Amino acid sequence: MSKPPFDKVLIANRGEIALRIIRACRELGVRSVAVFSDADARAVHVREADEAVHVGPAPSSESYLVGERIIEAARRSGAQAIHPGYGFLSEREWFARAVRDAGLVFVGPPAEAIAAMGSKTAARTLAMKAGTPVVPGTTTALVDAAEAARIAEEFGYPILLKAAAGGGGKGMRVVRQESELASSLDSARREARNAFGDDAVYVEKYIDGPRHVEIQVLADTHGNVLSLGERECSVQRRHQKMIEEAPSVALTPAMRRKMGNAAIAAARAAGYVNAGTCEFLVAPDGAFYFLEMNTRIQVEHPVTEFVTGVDLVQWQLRIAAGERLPFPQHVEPRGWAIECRITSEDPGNSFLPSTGRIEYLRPPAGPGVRWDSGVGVGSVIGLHYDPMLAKLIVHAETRELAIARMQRALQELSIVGVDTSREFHLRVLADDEFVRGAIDIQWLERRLASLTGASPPAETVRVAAIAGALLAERDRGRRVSGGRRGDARAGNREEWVRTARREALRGS
Ligand code: MV4
Repeated sequence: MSKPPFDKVLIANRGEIALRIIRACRELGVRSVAVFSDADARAVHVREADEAVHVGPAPSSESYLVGERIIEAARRSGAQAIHPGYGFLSEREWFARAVRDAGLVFVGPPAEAIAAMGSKTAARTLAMKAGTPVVPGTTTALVDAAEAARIAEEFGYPILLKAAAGGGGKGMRVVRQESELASSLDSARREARNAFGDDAVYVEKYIDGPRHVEIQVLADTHGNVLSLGERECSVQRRHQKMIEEAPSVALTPAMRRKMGNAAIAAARAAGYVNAGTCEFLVAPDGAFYFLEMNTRIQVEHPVTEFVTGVDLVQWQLRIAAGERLPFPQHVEPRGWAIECRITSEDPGNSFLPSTGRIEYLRPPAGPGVRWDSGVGVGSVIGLHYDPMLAKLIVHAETRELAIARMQRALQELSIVGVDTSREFHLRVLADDEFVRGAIDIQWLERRLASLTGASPPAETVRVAAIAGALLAERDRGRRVSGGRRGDARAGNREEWVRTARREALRGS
């Protein structure tokens, strides 16, 4: 094999993404250094890395977010580079700069590119100069409500007020008529000031019922920038994505090519290097608009890896070491991939975080199934960090087969000890609108009641499973029936009996 990109890389993250990066390092012959807080002393990423350094107490503000400690850990361990993963320090311009100033390599874009995409108005200006379509609107901060009213008149209502420093929907207000303008501007400003310490607000035309589609790009230090196609991320709730897929049912090959070129142009304009993602809104009429660029590896990167066959995390390391991208400018998707984020939340109870110790875990396996997780039996799930336990990703020839494969994989999955989103995902996958691909960014919110409606309490299901197992055990060897078909309830019954049998036989 060719020369490893680095001798040793420090991973400034935890959970599944830390493990994902450790795996890429191992495959490339790079040694890995984990960091951990008090709460993570026994975590999977600590056990799996070649070395581990303690960086502070459980709160991330005192551990995973303390840049100097992380850089000091890299120095002491002799690492040459730091991979930030997603979240935590991954999109902090000052951190990318501090890593570089310490003589280390930041496995991500240059600090200048993070800064260029950090402000929404700056990113819009950049994209417009590059010829990338953006939502009609302004690029400068509003002075007052009178100015907003003039602009709204020009574009027509409804409009959207957005915080220039924004992100995650904070400081955003839809305004449907002039009489609401002044008060909406006040509240958008107040929210922006509290969240970002910057109350600059600008105006966009409000796009109704769009999809959220993003383009994965890779750029090397030699000026090559390429597109790896799109991910459909419309199934989200309060800006938390729940299910992602690649490709998107909404794109034709011609649109994919156009959006890919638009993303490449925006990335070039920002001087972008490494893996990045351009977010777009796709309107019901097929028009697409650049929103912002995420300057990190994203949670949902595996669906792109499945349909392109490209290892994005390996390429992050190879690009950081100065390697050249050998691919054509556009990589076409093959087959269909879907990801479900398995979280420790109770969807039946407003997605309340669930805590506890994982007592039993059966991860799904088999053809086309990938389980990216940072937890195992014995892991203690608390409230200090994100509730995502794992990502379940499947790949199949068509969307229909990928949905069937995901259902099969979710049925194989068993987690005991915390409530999870497993059932919720099964309901989404059985929803007729989801199956038809008739989804937009408001779809999940609209469907929430029917997707999270009453189901029997966990204890009832457990008792029923035990009863089922006993019956299945009694009937073992003297069952002659085979053909109960064409009845959905019979299908459920068979699934239920299978589950009961598996649970009853586990450990024996
Ligand atoms: C929009 C929009 C409609 N029209 N801009 C939300 C967070 C930020 N990233 C951009 N967002 C939106 N911008 C215009 N002109 C609707 C959203 C939006 C959204 C976008 C992507 C994914 C989920 C979303 C949920 C609600 C609103």
